Amino acid sequence: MVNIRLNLFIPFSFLIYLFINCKSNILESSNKPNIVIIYTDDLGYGDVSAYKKGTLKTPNIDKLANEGIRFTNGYSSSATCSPSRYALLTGIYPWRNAEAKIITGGSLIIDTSQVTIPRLLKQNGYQTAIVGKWHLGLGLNEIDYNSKISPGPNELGFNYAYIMPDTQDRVPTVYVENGKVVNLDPRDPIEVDFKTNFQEQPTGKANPELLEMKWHHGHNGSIVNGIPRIGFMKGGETAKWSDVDMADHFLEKTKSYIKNNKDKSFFLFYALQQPHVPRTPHPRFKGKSGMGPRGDAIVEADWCVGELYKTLETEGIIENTLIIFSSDNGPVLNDGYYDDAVEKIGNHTPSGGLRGGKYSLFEAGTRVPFISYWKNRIKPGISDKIISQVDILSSVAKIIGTEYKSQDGKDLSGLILDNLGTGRNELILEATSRTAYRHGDWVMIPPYNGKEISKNVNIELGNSKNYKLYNLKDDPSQKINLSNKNLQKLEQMIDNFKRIRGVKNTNTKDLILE
Ligand code: NG6
Ligand code: CA
Repeated sequence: MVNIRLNLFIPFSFLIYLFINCKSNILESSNKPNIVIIYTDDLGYGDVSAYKKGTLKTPNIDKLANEGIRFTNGYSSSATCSPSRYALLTGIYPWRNAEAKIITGGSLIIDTSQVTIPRLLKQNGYQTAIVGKWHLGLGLNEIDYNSKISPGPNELGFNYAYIMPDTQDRVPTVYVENGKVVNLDPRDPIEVDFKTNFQEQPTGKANPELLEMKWHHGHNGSIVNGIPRIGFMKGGETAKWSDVDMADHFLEKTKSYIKNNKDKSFFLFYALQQPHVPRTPHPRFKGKSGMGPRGDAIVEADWCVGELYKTLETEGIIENTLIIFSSDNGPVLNDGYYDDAVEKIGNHTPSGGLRGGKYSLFEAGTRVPFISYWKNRIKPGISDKIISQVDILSSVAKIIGTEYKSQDGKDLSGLILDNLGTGRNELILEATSRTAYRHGDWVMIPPYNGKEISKNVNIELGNSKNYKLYNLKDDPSQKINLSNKNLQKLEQMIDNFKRIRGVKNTNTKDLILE
């Protein structure tokens, strides 16, 4: 009798033990989901077909958008790359840091003691990685690409970093893995100069006969793989990347990182290089969009997103992974090369009908695709609440159960996970160090000197002699300036703007910052 009871008791208690243990595992793992930020480069609001604006098809990004939350008022923190990435990783507005401007071979612009997304996650038990475009500077002074390059992503909290240092159009055209140039032969050291060419080295300007892609403005320095770049480089032949294989290469690194870390909680910053110039999709994507290399590069990026998704699925971790998809700034067609982006655009609208584009203070500069996805956790939905990439750090902090709040970021975890809450009521917009202000449906752009339109890229920059005031609800493409009609609103907006920007003097002329 005693024996039978004992026998029954043991399996029963074992079941209870299993139940409690399993439950706590589930809780633990959903408290610490893997976090993947997929970050494209210069992808516009209208470039993702789920936004129903353009004609290009992006089925894999659409899946995330349609089965997750698609934000229609999601912003990057700047209309260019380095400042946007700065704000994303630190949760601090880029205009607070004078160094947070487009980088060309410069040093690291994030202080190594700064709290960043990877650092916070690492401190909370995560494995952390970046694969793709960095563009936040490297080193403290002049970079020597032949020895260990530091500080960089590893010193900001990334356990693993496989990066392109700046952009695809800048030298040196090499990958850097954890501070070391990949495949570098020490007998052929790399030299880099952004002012002066090295003796007898061909350039885009002097040797048009060597070019497979022609430059339109800028981009007439060293030639690598038939493409003229910004800056000059010599040596490092074995380390030079293959442009058409870049997407596959980053994807492979991403996949193996996921496979190697699937049993741990990890943060992956997958920073794709598309569709930034030079647009060099793999030949298997040639002609797929009918829009030339820009469209084909987006089709390629979309395919990469699908492959990443499949990997998470195959490895059995898709239901424990929060994915945030966005872009670092708005779209541009001609950003310095003749590549048919303008000629073959057809009816597609990269900006989705918003005014401006990359470099612009108008909406298309910073309003970008913004999606959160977590299989069987996030319910499909659309949100028109205002959310910015500067909020991701504070929101992620909350999601993993910490109380950290960055200087400018809000905890919008409720919005990201459950489509709950009001989002931001106000936001400072930034484009090449100029700033504007959004409050509710209203946008105020102060006067700035400088050209109204950049002729090179053919984009309205948002500069003018007068204040501009728009109501986005009635006028999403910012055609009607209400600053004269609605003086009271304008004044209120200027006051709010000054409060955040720290401009003390109420004399409005002080706002002409350029
Ligand atoms: C500009 C480049 C542009 C692009 C941009 C950075 C010229 C004339 N233009 O200076 O082609 O590289 O910098 O783009 O050189 S970003 O998306 O990384 O901010
Ligand atoms: Ca960019």
